[in-house]
Formats: sequence, structure tokens, C-alpha cells
Amino acid sequence: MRGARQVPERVDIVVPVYNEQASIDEFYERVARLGLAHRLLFVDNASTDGTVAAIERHQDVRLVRHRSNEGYGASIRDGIAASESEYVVVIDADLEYPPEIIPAILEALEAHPVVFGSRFLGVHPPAMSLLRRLGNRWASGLFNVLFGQRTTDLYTGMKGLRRSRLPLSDLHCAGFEHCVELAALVTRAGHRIHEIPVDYHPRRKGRSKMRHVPEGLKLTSHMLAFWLRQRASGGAPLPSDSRDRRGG
Ligand SMILES: Nc1nc2c(ncn2[C@@H]2O[C@H](COP(=O)(O)OP(=O)(O)O)[C@@H](O)[C@H]2O)c(=O)[nH]1
Ligand SMILES: [Mg+2]
Repeated sequence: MRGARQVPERVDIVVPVYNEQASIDEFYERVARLGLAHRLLFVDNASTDGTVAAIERHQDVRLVRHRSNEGYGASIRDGIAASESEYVVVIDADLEYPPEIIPAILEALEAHPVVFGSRFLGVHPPAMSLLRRLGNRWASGLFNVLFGQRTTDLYTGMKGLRRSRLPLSDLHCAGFEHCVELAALVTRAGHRIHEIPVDYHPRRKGRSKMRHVPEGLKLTSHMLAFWLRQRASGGAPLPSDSRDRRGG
């Protein structure tokens, strides 16, 4: 990867965790193999298992702790606030997204202010239920129509962001609606969401904590609310690819 040796000192890897004791060690080891373990910034969302103890066994990582469970979005918001590097990577510790994708995200961030790892751009369709696949496609499609983007995976948990190019302190949402808020914020900032394919492996350890159908309905209503708010404030310019490259 171009610049692989300089980039690490400019990246923070924000990892929201809630009861992920089973996968912390493997996640850490795999990031360590990339030479990036010391850039890890875990945000524990008041886990009730041994997640915190598992993280604290690794002395070169940072840990932000919530006293009570504040939601997925709150973890990312607080992780970003506690980080300081120009490159911010967000990834879950449940190993559904392989940490080995991080260097490719960093490389893409050199040219694009926002990079999503898309589970739908690979050679094979992701191993997820038809309902989840259709739900994601529908939500991504609706978002694209409303906000003029071309994302194929609005709800991916694998993202790269350039701090100087985005008003990240404007993120407020605490739940999974954070995904919509962030994508809307990217649009408001005038950027195109750039995507690279990511392999997705449904969790082997622990169980999914997201209730997909109710969350999907909630996210759709948030999407419409963000769109109405954006329109009320004069609307956003449609993102253009050329703007992404300028000064990237
Ligand atoms: N559901 C949930 N997940 C959280 C929270 N805070 C952090 N997370 C992490 O966010 C990720 C998303 O949840 P997950 O169950 O993997 O959803 P799924 O991958 O879509 O099945 C997991 O890695 C969690 O550990 C929270 O408050 N609620
Ligand atoms: Mg997951």
C-alpha cells in the first residue's frame, strides 16, 4: 500500500464494543499483525460480560467507558471525540469485517474524504439473510434518491473518515440511526461516499445484538427526518466526484 509506513501515526481506529468478550483477543491480534494495535481506541458501551477486562489486558490500546449503555452511535461519536488523528477508521470488534481491510481503507482515504467498506461489492453476495439484504438495499436506495449519493451499503460498520474534511462534532445520534446521520452529514459537506468491497463474515462468537426489523423501521423514519431538515435549511449541493479529489 502506498504510504503504508507513514499512515499509521495519523490514524485512530475507533471500535464500539458491547459484550464482545469472545472476540476481543483475536481482533487485537489481527490488528497487531498490521502494526496498528497501538492506534486502537475502544469505546465500551457498559458491557456486562468480560469485555473490559479483555481490553485492559492489552496495554497499548486506549479505552473510553460508558457508565450505562448509550447506544451504538454514542460510542462512535465519543470515540471520534476522543481521537485526534486525521484518519479515523471505524470497525466493529466482532470480526464480521476482517481487520485486514484497514490498510485498503487508509489507502483510499488518501484520495477520498469518506470511504465505506461495502459488503455488496464483492464477488459473492454477503452471507446474510434475504430479509437483511433486501432491507439494506431498500434503505441504501432510498438514501441515494433523497441525498444524491450512490452508496450500496448505508449500514456498513466499516468506515474511514478524514477529520479535516468533515464537521464530525455535529454528530449527535446515539443509536443505529447514527449511520444515516453520518451519511447525511457527508452529503451536507459536499462529499461523495467512496466505497471499496469488504468481505463480510457473520459472527462466529456471541450473537447479533441488533434487532434488525424494528431498527430498520426506525432508521427509515430518521432518514426522512434528516432529509426534511436538510431541505428546510436550504438543501445540500449534490456531491461531485471532482470535489472529493480536490485536496484529498
Ligand atoms: N447493539 C449494540 N451494539 C453495540 C452497542 N455499542 C457498541 N456496539 C457494537 O456495535 C456492533 C453492532 O452490533 P452487531 O450485533 O454486530 O450487529 P450486526 O453485526 O448487524 O448483527 C457490535 O460489534 C457491537 O459490539 C450498543 O449499544 N448496541
Ligand atoms: Mg456486527
